Amino acid sequence: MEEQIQTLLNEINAYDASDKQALEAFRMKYISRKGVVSGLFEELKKVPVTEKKKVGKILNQLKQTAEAKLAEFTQKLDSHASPRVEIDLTLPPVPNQIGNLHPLSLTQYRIIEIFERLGFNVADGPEIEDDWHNFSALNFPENHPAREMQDTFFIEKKGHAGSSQDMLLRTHTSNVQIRMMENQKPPIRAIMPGRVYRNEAISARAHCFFHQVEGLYVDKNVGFADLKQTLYHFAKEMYGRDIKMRFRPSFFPFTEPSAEIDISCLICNGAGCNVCKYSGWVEIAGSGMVHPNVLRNCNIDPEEFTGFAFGMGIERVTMLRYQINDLRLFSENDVRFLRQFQSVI
Ligand code: 2U9
Repeated sequence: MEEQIQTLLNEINAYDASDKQALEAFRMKYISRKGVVSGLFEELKKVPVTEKKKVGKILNQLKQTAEAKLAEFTQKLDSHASPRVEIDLTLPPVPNQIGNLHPLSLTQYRIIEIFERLGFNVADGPEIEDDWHNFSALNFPENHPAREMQDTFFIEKKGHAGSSQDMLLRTHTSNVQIRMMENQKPPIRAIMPGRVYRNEAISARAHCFFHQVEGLYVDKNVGFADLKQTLYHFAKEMYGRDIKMRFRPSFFPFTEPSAEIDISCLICNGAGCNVCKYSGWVEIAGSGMVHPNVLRNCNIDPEEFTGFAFGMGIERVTMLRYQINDLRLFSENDVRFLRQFQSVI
């Protein structure tokens, strides 16, 4: 028996548990009530009295070694196991870090929403454009300053066999109206949001690219009163029902008559402040009746059809809406600025 205990002792000393299942098998084999050690204690009863003390001592040693081994590996395997994660299901959820829409997109979507409810479609067109769709069709004279290099980004488009055509980055979204009128018959009622480019030095008030929404309504009997009511409705929806609105005569090559549109200052309500430069009014858009030459350029008979058009800068609308005083903030991607629009919808 002494020999048997010694063999078991060696076996236990050399034992190495790889996982909890193996350790449990170890416990069952040696330490459990029906295990080897208990069996040996049973057998100890039959050992002659003279031997009992000696054998009992090494049997106890075997038992302690087995128990120590179990404790050692239980601890080892527990510390390797992945930590227990306590989940409190009653805790409020941690909000996900999600992005938000850019303030210019928020404004653009709001503008679209207002005009869609008046029956305007949304139209899109190319940002790289030819001279005809950006200038000539819009009744810009050959010598108009907007056609100068200082005002417009010209680019060269290489064609087949080395030929090249002068192209440009559109300076307004009016090219979309021209393409629409060339391709479809009135009635046409659409707005054109999009990015435009002008060769300007970057400052708090100007940038080399910005965004516009232009609108066009061409049909039989469209008059200036339609233009006024459409834009009055827009301004009330966008800036509040209590605003006042005025039309100032103006000039654009593509509209006749033309008007610039002001609303009473949102900050001082007309009393005078630095936003409205103490005039009580802020400009929000340009507009007018589509020039007969422009209709003719698109094969629309100005004797049969008339139309109104308008244009506004999305940056400008956004600055008025959220009281932002520097245009550069829109394109610098500073998250401290952008995150402020998280809850705005
Ligand atoms: C067609 C015919 C007429 C669009 C118009 C304006 C007046 C205007 C400016 C506002 C601020 C541009 O972003 S801005 O700098 N726009 O004042 N735009 S009428 O008239 C058109 C367009 C297309 C075929």
